[in-house]
This record gives sequence, C-alpha cells and structure tokens, in this order.
Amino acid sequence: MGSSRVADVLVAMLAEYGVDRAYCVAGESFLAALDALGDSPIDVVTCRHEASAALAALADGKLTGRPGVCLVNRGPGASNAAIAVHAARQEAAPLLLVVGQLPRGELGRAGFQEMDYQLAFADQAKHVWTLLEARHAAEMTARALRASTQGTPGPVVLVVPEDLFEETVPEPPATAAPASVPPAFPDPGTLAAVAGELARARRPLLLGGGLLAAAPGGRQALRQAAEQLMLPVAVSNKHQDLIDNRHPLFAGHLHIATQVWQRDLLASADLLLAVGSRLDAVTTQRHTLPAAPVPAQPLVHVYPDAQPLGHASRPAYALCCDPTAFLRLLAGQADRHPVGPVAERRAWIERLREAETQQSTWSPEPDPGDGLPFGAVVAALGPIAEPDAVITVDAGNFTSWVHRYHRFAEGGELLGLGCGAMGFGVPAGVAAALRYPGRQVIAFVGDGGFLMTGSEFATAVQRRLRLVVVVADNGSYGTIRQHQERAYPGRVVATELANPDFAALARAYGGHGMAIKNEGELDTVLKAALSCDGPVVVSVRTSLRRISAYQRIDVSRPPTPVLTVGEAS
Ligand SMILES: Cc1ncc(C[n+]2csc(CCOP(=O)(O)OP(=O)(O)O)c2C)c(N)n1
Repeated sequence: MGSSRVADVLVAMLAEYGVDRAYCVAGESFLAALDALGDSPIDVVTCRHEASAALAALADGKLTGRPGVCLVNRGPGASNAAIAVHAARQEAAPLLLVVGQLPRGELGRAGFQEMDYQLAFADQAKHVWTLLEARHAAEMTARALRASTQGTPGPVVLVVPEDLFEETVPEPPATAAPASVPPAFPDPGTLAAVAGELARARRPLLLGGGLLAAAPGGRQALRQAAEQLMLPVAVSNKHQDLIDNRHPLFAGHLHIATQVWQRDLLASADLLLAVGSRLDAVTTQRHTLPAAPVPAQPLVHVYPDAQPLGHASRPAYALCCDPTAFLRLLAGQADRHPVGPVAERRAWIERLREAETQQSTWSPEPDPGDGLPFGAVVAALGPIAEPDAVITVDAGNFTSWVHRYHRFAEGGELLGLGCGAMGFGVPAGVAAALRYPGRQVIAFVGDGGFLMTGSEFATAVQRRLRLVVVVADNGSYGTIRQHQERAYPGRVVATELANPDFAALARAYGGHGMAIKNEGELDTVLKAALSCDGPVVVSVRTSLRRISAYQRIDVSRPPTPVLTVGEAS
C-alpha cells in the first residue's frame, strides 16, 4: 500500500467530487496543495487579488451548482477573500475556501499572519473546519464539499495547517460520503392539496428562486409547471434569467429597483407559490410580498432546507423538498387539477404581462447633455448579443438599465450578486468565459466597480478569454450620489471620481480597448467588441444626470473631467 500527502488527498477528493477548476492567489502556506494541483486535471486559475479569486469561484459555483473552489494564503489572503464568503452566504451559493494556516507548532504565539478563522468567519461561513489529523483529510474535504451544496447552499471554509499538507497518509483514503444523495420528494398528499389550491386560484403567482438556476433541469421544470398549470412567473432578485423574459407567463423581476406599482400589482395575487427562494428581503420587497409575518394571501413555500420555511412569513403549506423535483411533480398534477376560473386567470396573466412589457420597452431618450443614458447601450446590445450570452453584473445604478431593458432569452444566463457587493462583474466574467469559451460573455460594470476588481482583466488577457467588459463611466459612485441627492440635496461628498481612460488601460493590459462617446457609435463599437477574439473593454461615457433607469438628478456642476493618458501628470 502506498502513501500520499494530505495535499494530494485533498486534491484527489476535489476531483472525485467533480471539481475541475480552482481559483487562487498563490501563497506560501499551501505550496504542497499547489504542487498537488499541478499534477491533477484541475485547472488552476491564478488571480490578482483574493477578493476576485474567491468571487470568481463563487460565480463558477453559481454556474455549475457544484462548489466553486478557491485557495488562499493565511491572514491577509483570507481577509481579502472574506467578501466572497459573505456574498456566498447571502446568495446561498456553494463555495469552498481552502485557507493555508501556520504550521501547528507555531499557532497560539501571535504568529506571523496568524488568524482564528473560526472567529473571523463565524458570521459569514456555513461552517469553518480545521484539519488537525492527516488521516481525516479525505473525509473532511468530502464533508466540506457536500456541506456547501446541501440544504441551503453556502460557503464552507476549510483550514489546513501548512505542515499538515505535507504529512502522509496510507492510500486509498476512505470517506463516509455516499456517491450521491437522492433529492427529497414532496409529500404526495401535500402536493395534491397544493395543486388543488392552484387550480382554484384566480390570481396565483409562481415565484421562482435562485436554487432553480444551477439545478440541472431547474429552469425547464419552472417553465413546464408554469405552462401546465397556467401560472404567471415572477423571479427572485438577480435571477431574471430563470425564464425567457418574452414568455407570455413572465411577470417580472423582484429586485432592488422593482417599482412600487409593479410590486403592488404582483402583490394582488390571491395565492403565492415560492419555489427555491429563501424569500430574502430584496426579493420580498422588504417583506411585503409575501407580507411578514402574516402574508396577505396563502403562501406555499418550497425549499430543501426547513430553516427558511416560515422564517419571516407564515406559509399555509411548507414543503421541505427539492425545488426541481417539486415542480416536475406539480406539472404532472395538471390533468387531475384543471384550472377552474380560466377566464379570470387569463385576464390576470395578461395584466401582469402588459405591465412587464410596458416597463421593459426602451424608448430613446433626449440627450441629457452629459453622456449617454446607459439604457441606450443595453438596448443596442440586446439585438446583437447571442440568445445564450452570459451577462454578468457588478453592483451599481447602471444595473437598473440592464434589468429593465435586457430581455433574457431561454439559454441566456445572468450572474449577479443579490447582496449588492461591488467587484463581482469582472471576476464573474472571467469565470463565465473560462466555463463557456464558445459563448459570448458580457460583463457590465460601473467605473467604481471596475477599479475595485477590474485588475482581473489581466487574468482574462493571460487566459486569452473572449470577454466583453462594458464600463458605465459616469465619473461617480452613482448609486451613493443618488442617495446623497435624496438625503442631503446638493451636498456631494466623496462620490466624485477622476477616472483613467479605461480603453487605454485595457490596451495597456494587452487586451482591446474601445470607447463610446455618443449614440451614433453604439452599434459599430459593440459589434466590433463582440467579434474580438480576446478580452475587450468598452468604455462608455454615461450620464450622471440620468442616474438610473428610473431617476434623474439635477447636476448643477459639470461632471469631473476624464483624464486621458498623457494629461495625468
Ligand atoms: C464592496 C462594496 N463597497 C461599497 C458599496 C456601496 N456602494 C453601492 S453602489 C456604489 C457605487 C457604485 O458605483 P459605480 O460602480 O460607479 O456604479 P454606478 O452606481 O455609478 O452606476 C457603492 C459605493 C458596495 N455595495 N459594495
């Protein structure tokens, strides 16, 4: 019988669980793990900042439904990665963060970069486990991977002391983990009762949640259940891609900028069926849809973890089961439970549809005089992007235009963070371009967000990725400026930005760089960007006056000028 290093065991276990890519910033505390990865089939993507590495891993986890994996150095590296741990918890997205720890003999003496990860990630990670015995390496790695996807998915931090990575254990390592865990099915009696309620409802609403996005067949199950049972579909925050936005049953996206009139219309539903959503604060429009603690209409809540069921709003029916399995079985109930009030149902669906079409139809706007309304860019890109394009969004006001005017087609995907953390757009674009080299990947970012993690454009150049990064450059932390205008009108403090020439910056990285200054250039430049064989930044001078897809502000002073290369001395 041979022996392996703990590092080899960990990497073998990752591969056994289907991990084919890991993100990192190299560090001396996990050299053996890097060495083991070098001999494995796992693609190691080296990034320029641990925040981006971990956010890219999180994006990969969202795309695949398997844990995204990131390895970081102790103390400073782990601290940089914390934003992704927080985000993965908020998003219910599977993430495994492997942290190299000080050698065991140096712990507890205020060691170099020493940190207690149990304390540091206590409120962020689902679990923080430290490997203390080489012989537990296989089972603990397996446990960490499974824990990140089971129940409510989330981040798991696995801490491995540097010296332990080098220790050897006899082969082959054994784990208690079964090859696969079958999905939990709904109770047949409750399923039939729910199907009966849905058939009788005049104005039901099916709310599709994020767990359906990465689950194999989740989107199809959602569409089929909706079609079979005549159910209009609203989608949870940042999951606008769950169903074709032009489908007659698509009723809207519950996000941070959903307008009150549309929310009120959706809230006039007489039955709410929420599937695969934890019913977080943004999706529920601050717990008004459904209302908390007592919803205005009967709520059916389906989630594979009992904890979120009834967490804020009391369900009439709570089903702790697999969301996709539930929808498939529900669709099969259609014949036994035909819709009763068909005419009223049709009228309800049409009303919702009209409202959604009305709010998402772009009509060109008069020139605001200080740059393009970003909606013009989104509207121009829609018809020339492939239906299965992956769109990633950073956080900021520019996203309001994307959500309002980009219509996701079947096969198209959206990657964004419901928790609103800036810095996700470019790393997520890198992750998507690596995962789907044949698809268009378009990252929408603000000028603020781009300078947080846009250095991963270097990773896109290094890996020669087809990635289009569209930077909405309004010379401002626009979202905060909008809040300032509301709370302290005319008092602009700490929100103005003097930016580099983003197109020139992209070229300096070794990629392509283009700029759009007026509407006339939109079509040509966007088409050129989409046909680039490598990464490209398209910098768009956007209007600060037209600060979001829903609001204008009065900009009395001229916006901060953009310095071009050569002027910035
Ligand atoms: C990591 C992080 N830091 C700060 C914030 C607060 N914040 C939200 S939006 C925003 C401004 C975003 O600016 P920009 O990327 O330029 O987009 P814009 O809002 O101008 O469209 C800030 C600072 C945040 N959400 N995340």
